[in-house]
Amino acid sequence: MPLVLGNAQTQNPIMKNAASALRNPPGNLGRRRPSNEKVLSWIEQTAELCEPDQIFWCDGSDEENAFLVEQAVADGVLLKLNQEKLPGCYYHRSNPNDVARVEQCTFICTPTEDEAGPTNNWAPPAEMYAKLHGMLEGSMRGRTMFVVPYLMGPKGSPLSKVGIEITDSIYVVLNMRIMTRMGRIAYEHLADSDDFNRGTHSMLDLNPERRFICHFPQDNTIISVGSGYGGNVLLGKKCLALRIGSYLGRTQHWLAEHMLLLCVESPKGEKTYVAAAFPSACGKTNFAMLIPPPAFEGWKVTTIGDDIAWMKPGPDGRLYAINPETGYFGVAPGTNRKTNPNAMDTISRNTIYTNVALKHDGTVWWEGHDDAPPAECLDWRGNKWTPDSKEPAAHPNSRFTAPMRNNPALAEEADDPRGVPISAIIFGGRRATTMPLVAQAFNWSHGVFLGATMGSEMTAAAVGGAGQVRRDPMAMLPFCGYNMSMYFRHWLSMRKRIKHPPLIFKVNWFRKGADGKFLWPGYGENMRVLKWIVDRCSGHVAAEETSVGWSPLFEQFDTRGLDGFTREQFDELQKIDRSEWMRELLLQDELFFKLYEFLPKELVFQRELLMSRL
Ligand code: GTP
Ligand code: SPV
Ligand code: MN
Repeated sequence: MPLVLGNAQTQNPIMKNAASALRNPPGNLGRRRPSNEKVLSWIEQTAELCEPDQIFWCDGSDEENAFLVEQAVADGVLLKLNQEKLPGCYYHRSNPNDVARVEQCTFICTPTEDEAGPTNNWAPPAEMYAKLHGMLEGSMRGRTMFVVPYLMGPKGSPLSKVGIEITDSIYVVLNMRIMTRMGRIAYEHLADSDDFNRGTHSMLDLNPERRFICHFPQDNTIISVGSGYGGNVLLGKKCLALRIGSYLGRTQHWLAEHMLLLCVESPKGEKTYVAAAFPSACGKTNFAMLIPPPAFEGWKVTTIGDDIAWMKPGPDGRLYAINPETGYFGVAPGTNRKTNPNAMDTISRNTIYTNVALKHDGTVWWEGHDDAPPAECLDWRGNKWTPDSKEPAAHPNSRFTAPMRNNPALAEEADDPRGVPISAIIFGGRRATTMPLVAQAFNWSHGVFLGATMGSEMTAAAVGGAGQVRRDPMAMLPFCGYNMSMYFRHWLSMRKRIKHPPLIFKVNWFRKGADGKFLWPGYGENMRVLKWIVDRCSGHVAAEETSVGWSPLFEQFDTRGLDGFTREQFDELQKIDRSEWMRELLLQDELFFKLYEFLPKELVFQRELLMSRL
């Protein structure tokens, strides 16, 4: 593997992001245009604006992928990792100024400011279009413009949606191929319809001053400039599946949510489907791939999705959910054989690693990896790193992009166009204090209140403020494509449309003791909480009423095999501290105050009920 090391050391430590002019693609590659006239004319217009050297029409084939990977390696955008140890795996470093979502540069461009609401950045569409068009003018000169058609959701599902992303980043193309059903399948789904999302992405010069992620919900259009990283540029993910999706969901009576989807199977073979919303870097991927502890013999958890759920009432009156994605763009640090063996298997092949550390044998490492820190390696910036270095070797928001097909625990339902019927919805934040391990909402409105008032410590997934507690309603603060108050109204109104609504729960894996250590072991042990939730759905266990919701009885909370776990520890995890809750109410008030204008009265009422119970 000396080649890998040689490459990494001689090239610019900031890997190049832009593809240079493409080598001449063999055969028909890159030349297969769709027949849809609306697609063709939109591409033509965008090409006139951006002036690329050439247009590469992606078809999603294996042949195309092999060609583009080779090109990306030749351009220094990707580095080939040790193919014996990590077959099909590649490595990428983004520009150090471009390593996470940028919420301050993310805009919802609706005709009025009220439509975007007080939690979003807003700009008038005409003004923003003009500004962005100015930046896009000639932006792809000397570059290739890739046309990436993709389908969000299983083939043939009424919930699925088509997007087309224009991009000048070969890295984006290769990631989109893992994260979505990319290629001809999207054109087939679209046929000659005009109903597709128009996404335009150009990296420009990666100048943070010229970085804008803009959504035009009324036009089903996204324009992203100045970034090459993650949720800023993989437009199917946060931009389409959540921001535009939530906007469409409101008028079309469905929900687009920042939720994982899993199936719990009991030893008797009964399946329960669960959706859970945790903010960015707060445990969705881990929970979706959970392996039950040994004491739970016969229990099985399978993954449907790890980040996004689209949910709509079905003909039988239950709420059905699909995962619109086909891959995981997951947080690397903290991922290891002990915490998440399924993820480790998933990322053992055909995976793109971004901003992790690079070892001399052409493999990768990050903080919290199973392997001991390497005596020496290259950090995420490409600089020499040793265990004495002060900075982490991997960026805290370093990620893997891996196909869901690799997941040993992938649910057979993951491709089902009908989706799965949801029995429980879980909301959960990262809170060192105040919030109990688990509580069940009294009813739908109370559940919406629990989700709406959620707070969480900020993480490295977004630029700025890590560690501070902020309100993150339903884990959607950065992703709701319209007025948050109207979004709450939508959630409340969905109750009337779902004859058999899921039960709603709230969890917190992150409560800490006086010693600063987590009170709950988390990860696979979260199965204990999940089992209680499943048992509540089937009516198998009782619960105790507290001021914040229904709480498990210690006797009915399964602690078999959790060595030395005492009732005192359980009580500490479930404790409702009045003075902490008084502070919590004030923080909740701040959000309600900000949203006051359109805030539904039901939530104000729920707040009053909570106060009187406390
Ligand atoms: P996004 O992809 O940003 O939406 O994140 P996510 O919600 O999928 O979070 P993920 O599962 O990747 O976990 C993020 C971080 O939280 C990782 O460093 C995990 O190791 C850590 N984590 C996940 N689950 C638990 C848990 O149950 N307990 C504790 N203490 N940490 C956890
Ligand atoms: C998140 O931040 O919630 C993510 C990563 O899942 S990104 O795709 O960058 O949004
Ligand atoms: Mn996410």
